[in-house]
Amino acid sequence: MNKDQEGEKIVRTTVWSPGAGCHGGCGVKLHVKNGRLVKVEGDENHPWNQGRLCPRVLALTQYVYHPDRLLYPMKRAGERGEGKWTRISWDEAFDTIEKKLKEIRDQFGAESVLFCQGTGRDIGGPISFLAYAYGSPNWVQLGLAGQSCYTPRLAAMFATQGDYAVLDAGQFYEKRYDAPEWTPPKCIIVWANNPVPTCPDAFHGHWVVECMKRGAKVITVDTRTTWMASRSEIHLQIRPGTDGALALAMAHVIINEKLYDKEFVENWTFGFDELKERVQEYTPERVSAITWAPKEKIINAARLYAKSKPASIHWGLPVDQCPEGTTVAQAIAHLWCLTGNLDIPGGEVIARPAFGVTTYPFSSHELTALYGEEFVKKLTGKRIGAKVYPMVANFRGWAQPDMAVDQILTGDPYPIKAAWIQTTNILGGQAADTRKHYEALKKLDFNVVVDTFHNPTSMAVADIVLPAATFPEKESFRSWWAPLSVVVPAIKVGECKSDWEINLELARRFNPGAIRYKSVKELINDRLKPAGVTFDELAAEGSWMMPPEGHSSKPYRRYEKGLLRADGKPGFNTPTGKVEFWSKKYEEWDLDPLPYYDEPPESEVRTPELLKEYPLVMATGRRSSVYFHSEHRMIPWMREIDPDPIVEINTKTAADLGIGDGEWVYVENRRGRIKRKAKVTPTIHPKVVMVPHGWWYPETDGREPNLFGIWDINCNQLIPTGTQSRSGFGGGAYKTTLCRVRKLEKER
Ligand SMILES: Nc1nc2c(c(=O)[nH]1)N[C@H]1C(S)=C(S)[C@@H](COP(=O)(O)OP(=O)(O)OC[C@H]3O[C@@H](n4cnc5c(=O)[nH]c(N)nc54)[C@H](O)[C@@H]3O)O[C@H]1N2
Ligand SMILES: Nc1nc2c(c(=O)[nH]1)N[C@H]1C(S)=C(S)[C@@H](COP(=O)(O)OP(=O)(O)OC[C@H]3O[C@@H](n4cnc5c(=O)[nH]c(N)nc54)[C@H](O)[C@@H]3O)O[C@H]1N2
Ligand SMILES: [Mo]
Repeated sequence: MNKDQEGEKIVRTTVWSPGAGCHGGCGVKLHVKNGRLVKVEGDENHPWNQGRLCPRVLALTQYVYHPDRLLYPMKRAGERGEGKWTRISWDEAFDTIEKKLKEIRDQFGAESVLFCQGTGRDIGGPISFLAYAYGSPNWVQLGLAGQSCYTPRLAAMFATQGDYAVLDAGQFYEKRYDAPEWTPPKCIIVWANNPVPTCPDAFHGHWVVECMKRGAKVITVDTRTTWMASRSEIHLQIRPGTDGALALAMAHVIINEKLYDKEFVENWTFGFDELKERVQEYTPERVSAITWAPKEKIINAARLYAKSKPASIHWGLPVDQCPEGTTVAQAIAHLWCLTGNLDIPGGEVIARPAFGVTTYPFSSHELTALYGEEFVKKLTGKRIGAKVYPMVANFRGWAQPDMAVDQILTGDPYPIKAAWIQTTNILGGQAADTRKHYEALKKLDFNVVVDTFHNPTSMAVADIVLPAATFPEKESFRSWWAPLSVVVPAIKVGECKSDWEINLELARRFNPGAIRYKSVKELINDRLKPAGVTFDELAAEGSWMMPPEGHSSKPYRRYEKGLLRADGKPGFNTPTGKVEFWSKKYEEWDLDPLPYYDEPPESEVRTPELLKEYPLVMATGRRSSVYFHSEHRMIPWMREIDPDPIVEINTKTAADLGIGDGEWVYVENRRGRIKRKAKVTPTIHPKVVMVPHGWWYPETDGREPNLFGIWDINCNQLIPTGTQSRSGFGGGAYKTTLCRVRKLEKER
């Protein structure tokens, strides 16, 4: 709702994308004076965050008006990497891009252009929209080895349960913790997730704290002693990458001690006997040796979780980044099915986009209506990785990233000629093996970067740079579970345009026959139709709305009511109509239908020789609450709180290596070495070091060869590609390579 208060306008909107970064959907009140954003407050009426905000949003004015922001389109003036740019008009930018990409399409086919995005935010809709309008099936998180963020968990759950599910903190109800339908979980396993600083995957971390206040006991599965771990009943401090074994051992205890929900298992699941047989291999004793967690703790955790009802699990990124991420996700998800916690209050609630509103047509049915049958066939025929990996062909539309970079370098089976890079800093933090991606992107004929700031990627490889609008500057919408919300523009900065605006203009030029929207608002209104609301109506109502009772996007026990399947019958949206412990889809895709454990590619078990030289496990990428990946290093308040690229190293390990807190060290492995500042702490396991990712120095020279210092400090140089799971999704070795740490005598 917009209202005037002594000349100051307050715009209620949804936080999504630049400014915060973030997957979340917090409600904010933007205070605007004379067209300028002057202050940001959390919206106390918004059910998502109830007034709370993270540091990045509180520093929003420093982001929006930062002197380094990209404010107008530019084309490269010198060689790539020279840092010479010429300002151009939007017309010239669009004309150049249209001409160049149409030439490439005519000569090599649309598939020779990669459409590259980073994580979440609101980019998925606009970029797939553009890729498909252009005709390319190659929509990819380039560099995200194994597509190992969220996709493995999603794919595993859609295959085995027919839907995604999430910890139920009452987030589908406007009244939240006071909703009469809801009860708090009695036990929560926070599994490979640090929810308070990270709030990932459409989940607000503080919701866990709200459940704790209402009695939930917590079990934490984390390599580090996080804030949450320190407040847990049980902390399983496991070896990175061994979560699959742990889940199977917990299933072993739950099944063998008959702690499972017999009624649910009997009526609603498929393959229990096979699962029972499989888990016998995973005794707590054996798994204790694999995971480093004491046997008793594993047993107690399984008992506490299974005996508490309702109980819930909230998981995070390292699940995907375990070797065989899709099978690890399957193993963990089986725990809430064994215990009958699926789609009940305080359990694991099935999460569907509010009102069934999706950002862009992804179903073959909708895509066929827009672009015809031939196009849909081509999507899976030509998509990188789809021939090798049936899961890649059948789930959602991502190309396989490890194969994509190899294909740029080899041209096999067809050449890649250009990259559209929007909302991703490939060389600054997304890509494993930074050097390989650097060489690959340099090889391409034409690269466009759409971003809010210059970064190592734009400096090194862009031919055209387009300035993206931040969330207070744009119209967008969000239907990632609930509520359904809109992003309402409040200010204008430079000549920045939103990703939807940029991509709609180009989509119209690439495919005038199919793309009929005249404005972004028209497009959004079309997407909002299932909710029977328009953008302006939602904006006027405070920017959000919850789905009603009885809708398939509203909990609970939808499998009993016939709300989950297209045929309207009770059950789940799987081939058998049941939750599948034995997955029919996995079977069809030539994967083991049952979960199993596999070792990381480098580990004390798989590569003991390597361990002699590199005795520590390098886990990377634990999040900082003041940064979103490689963003925010230039924001003064954020940098003040977290000023240096650090490595967390255990107190005893550091003492053995003669390393003091705050000293600079090398972290190195077979692939290279980086410099880091030691943070000596008892909170990390003695055999593990934690290296935060996404580091570059925006204050230093951005030109070659410095590229804002990435070759000195970006840890992704130490991480390989090509470690994807057998399914093609999951398994990027971001948490599990081996390394050593040694003191650097001179400061950086
Ligand atoms: N070592 C290591 N590396 C990792 C990880 C790890 O755990 N360890 N995690 C991985 C994971 S899970 C992910 S998802 C990736 C994420 O990787 P990315 O999503 O590529 O993350 P960023 O580095 O923040 O790059 C995003 C870029 O987009 C810009 N931007 C932000 N919002 C917008 C927008 O709305 N529009 C446009 N046009 N630009 C925008 C930002 O300024 C920034 O330059 O990183 C991966 N990298
Ligand atoms: N502030 C902020 N928030 C973010 C992001 C950001 O960059 N900054 N990035 C966003 C993105 S794209 C993502 S994917 C999420 C990720 O957020 P999370 O899912 O929370 O993932 P991480 O922070 O990588 O790791 C979570 C915890 O797992 C532990 N851990 C590391 N390896 C392992 C392992 O192998 N097993 C187990 N059990 N634990 C392990 C780490 O110590 C850490 O405390 O955060 C999102 N939110
Ligand atoms: Mo991610």
